[in-house]
Amino acid sequence: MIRTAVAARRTTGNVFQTRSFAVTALRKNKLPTTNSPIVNKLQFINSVTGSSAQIPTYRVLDGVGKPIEGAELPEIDKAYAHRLYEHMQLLPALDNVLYNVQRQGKISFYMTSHGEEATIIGSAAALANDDEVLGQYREMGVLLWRGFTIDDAMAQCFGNEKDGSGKGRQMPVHFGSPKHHFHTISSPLATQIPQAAGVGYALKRDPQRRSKNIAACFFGEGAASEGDFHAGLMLASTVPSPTLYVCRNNGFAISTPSSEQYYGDGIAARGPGYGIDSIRVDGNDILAVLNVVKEAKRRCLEQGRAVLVEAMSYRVGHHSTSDDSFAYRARAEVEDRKRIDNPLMRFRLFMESRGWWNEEAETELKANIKAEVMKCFKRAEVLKRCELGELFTDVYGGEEPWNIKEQRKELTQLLKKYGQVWEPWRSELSKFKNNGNDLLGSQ
Ligand SMILES: Cc1ncc(C[n+]2csc(CCOP(=O)(O)OP(=O)(O)O)c2C)c(N)n1
Ligand SMILES: [Mg+2]
Repeated sequence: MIRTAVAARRTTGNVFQTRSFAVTALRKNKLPTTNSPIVNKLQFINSVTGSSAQIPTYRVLDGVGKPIEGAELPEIDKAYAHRLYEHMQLLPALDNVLYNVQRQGKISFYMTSHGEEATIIGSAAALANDDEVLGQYREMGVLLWRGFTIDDAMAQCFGNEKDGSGKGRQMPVHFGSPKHHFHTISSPLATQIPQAAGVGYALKRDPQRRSKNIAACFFGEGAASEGDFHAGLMLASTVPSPTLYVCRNNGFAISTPSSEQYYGDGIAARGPGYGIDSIRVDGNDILAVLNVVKEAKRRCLEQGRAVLVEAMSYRVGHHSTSDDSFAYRARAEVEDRKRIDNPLMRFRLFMESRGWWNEEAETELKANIKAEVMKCFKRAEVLKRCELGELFTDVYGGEEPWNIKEQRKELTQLLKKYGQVWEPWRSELSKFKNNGNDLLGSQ
């Protein structure tokens, strides 16, 4: 009877083939349409039932930087370890200065990476510099690893004339750099997730890059609550592409703790639902992140398919300069989490145990970085913004459309009327190269 029903459903297929397929499937104790084995026990599954059923967390260093027995460390030498550590230390140095600069009103906004240094630098180091990166906003470290300079970072945050890709038209930390294969950050959460599946697919179709490059997409666990997360993973799953999804699970989406964001087993548990190889890693262990992201990239290229990595860490800083996190979490919790599994301290202790680092080197590095950051800040602070007319350039490719022409004309007329007679306009114009005269001269 089952055989007849199956055959009847499959009206388009060859009836004899269909029948024999159904018979074979039944003989193998499987339904014809899946590989799922047939059982007679009523059993529900749920990965959060019982802690032993949860996806494990991979790490190679313990909380004080000692290699875990049996763990395979990535092959790195002293010089490479220094490079990793210097980049990890550069992040808080830049963050501290730019955070305070925002507080002084010199830039409009800022977001720090405190606590996520190992996740960001470890991932950056595991990727090739020409892998396409689609970030969320806390991944400035990837750019710095690729050679984006402190001056470049400052220029973007200040929106000054040296801001290479944005010309001061983006919010601070919304970096973008074609030269560094870093796609421009956009504020609406999770938009980069389906875009990454498209970028990955484009790479797969390019014979020059097919077996070489992947699209690497970073996002927070909060962004994974957006529909775009599911749309993106679905796309990467059904239209296979070498797309690596790195979820930074830092415990918060602004004020919402992760305990209120999902009931399931974090973000990694969602990958298998889409047939995507998935792993959870200790995001505060840079060597574990390095191993995981390297292997994830290898799989992306070998299978031409997406991979999902969930890196567990803790957002030590406030969400942004618009947030005061002590309104929703205890200071003591933050102080504890700064100490427990601190990503910088763990790696420093690891290097010290190898004889690669000491107190003197630490002091020297911190002093050098601080001096360099301050020097770049002083340079950025006095630079002018791009010419005001740049507001209207590069909005679209090709011929400039009528609406942009119209807007330029309107601003020019307003400048003529108020530019010199109204103080707020006068002082604002003085911040632009040529004080807005480029527009006045253009009409
Ligand atoms: C579509 C959309 N909804 C809401 C916001 C406001 N918003 C900005 S960041 C953020 C939290 C994101 O948290 P998570 O993805 O975990 O990243 P994290 O800040 O922790 O790095 C929210 C809700 C937004 N930018 N876009
Ligand atoms: Mg988060």
